[in-house]
Amino acid sequence: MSKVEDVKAKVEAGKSKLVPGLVQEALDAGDAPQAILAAMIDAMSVVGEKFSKGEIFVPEMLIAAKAMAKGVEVLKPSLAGDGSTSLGTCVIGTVAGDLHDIGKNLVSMMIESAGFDMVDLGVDVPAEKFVEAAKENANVKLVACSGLLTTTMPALKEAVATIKGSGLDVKVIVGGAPVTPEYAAEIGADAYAPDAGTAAVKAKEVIGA
Ligand code: B1M
Repeated sequence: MSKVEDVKAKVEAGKSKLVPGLVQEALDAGDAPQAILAAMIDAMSVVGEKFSKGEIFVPEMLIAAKAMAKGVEVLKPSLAGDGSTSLGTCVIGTVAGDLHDIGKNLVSMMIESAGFDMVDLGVDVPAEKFVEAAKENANVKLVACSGLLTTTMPALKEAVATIKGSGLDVKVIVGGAPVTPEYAAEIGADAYAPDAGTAAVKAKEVIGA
């Protein structure tokens, strides 16, 4: 088994104590950080499929998520740039009712590496909180809203409507597994990205940088 395959297997099995060391070993062996990340994302897909089939339950999903988060910590310096040029501030969060944060954290990391200062509101963020944070923090140019559940897509819509209705001069980017470009356009978001890497590109584009 290659190092990358081993990382995937251990994330799937939720071995959070082993994953950081294995990620470091894979990096030391010359595996590309993007390939290691892709393997961890694949592992979470397998976990999701097993959950759908009733083969595993919420605690196992949570344990796998923790293992992935530990692995991402080790990968972070290799994936993100130094973020030294500030293009402005980006407020980011997962929308109300939604507790998924791995994708949001990756998106935050990549937008930061594109040159934004990040204000991370965490998960289960009510629409008004995005607006408050955009008002309270200096130089906010972008608000990024993540949603992972079909049941929280209306919360995504509400977040975009509330931010747009606030009169703030900020752009809004949305994404997350159930979100489509069509849905993003329909709810009035300024940009959509299917993954963290694209989110960083779109973040710059949408503010005209
Ligand atoms: Co949940 N969960 N979960 N879960 N969970 C999914 C999403 C699910 C698809 C699993 C399944 O059934 N196959 C399913 C949703 C089904 C649906 O809505 N159609 C599901 C469910 C049902 C649930 C619960 C309802 C289960 C229950 O309690 N019965 C519950 C809901 C809790 C809540 O939020 N209120 C729940 C709970 C959990 C845990 C807490 C146990 C845990 C999350 C822990 C955490 O995040 N800290 C969890 C996990 C781990 C998953 C899966 C297995 C993995 C998610 C993940 O981290 N993926 C997931 C199955 C899956 O995704 N295949 C699942 C890896 C991550 C890198 O990908 O988050 O998609 P992702 O992010 C991507 C893109 O989406 C995009 O970029 C990222 C990568 O490049 N992206 C953006 C994300 N945000 C973006 C924002 C952008 C742009 C791009 O711009 C702003």
